[in-house]
Amino acid sequence: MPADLSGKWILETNDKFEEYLKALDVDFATRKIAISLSQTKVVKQDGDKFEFKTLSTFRNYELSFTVGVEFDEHTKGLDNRNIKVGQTYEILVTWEGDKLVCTQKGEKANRAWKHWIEGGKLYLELTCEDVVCIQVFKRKE
Ligand code: 1AG
Repeated sequence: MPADLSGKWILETNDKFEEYLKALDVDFATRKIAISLSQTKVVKQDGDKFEFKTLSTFRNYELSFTVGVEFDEHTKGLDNRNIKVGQTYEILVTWEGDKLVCTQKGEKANRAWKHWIEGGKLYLELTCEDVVCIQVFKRKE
């Protein structure tokens, strides 16, 4: 286990989030709500098994997977797209050093996310097309 992301985290900064939502074709009204939200990330990690819960007063999003095992993702309540993770065998959720990296193959080009810990904080880099959003979470409780 290269890094331990587990815990309860609260969003502190959210750079270029609206641009990221635009790249995902999220409509104006939903974007305005989404950028005003506080987000809580609850991560459970058991070896290479992960459970992510992204919680807000507007929508919640849950994703579970095992590192190195392919899966289909449906971004229900977000941009509602189907994504394949790992179906070409070289694309999976993997550890790149201490970064947990996911490439989301689907309708949108260059879609991916990366999680890592830096200075006691949880980072999430969300990429779509040429937009990179950086979210920083601090520990809750
Ligand atoms: C993700 O993180 C993204 C999790 O997979 C959610 C964070 C940002 C929202 C992404 C797309 C937004 C599309 C529509 C906006 C509508 C509602 C926003 C609600 C935000 C809270 C759920 C990777 C990893 C595990 O942490 O999922």
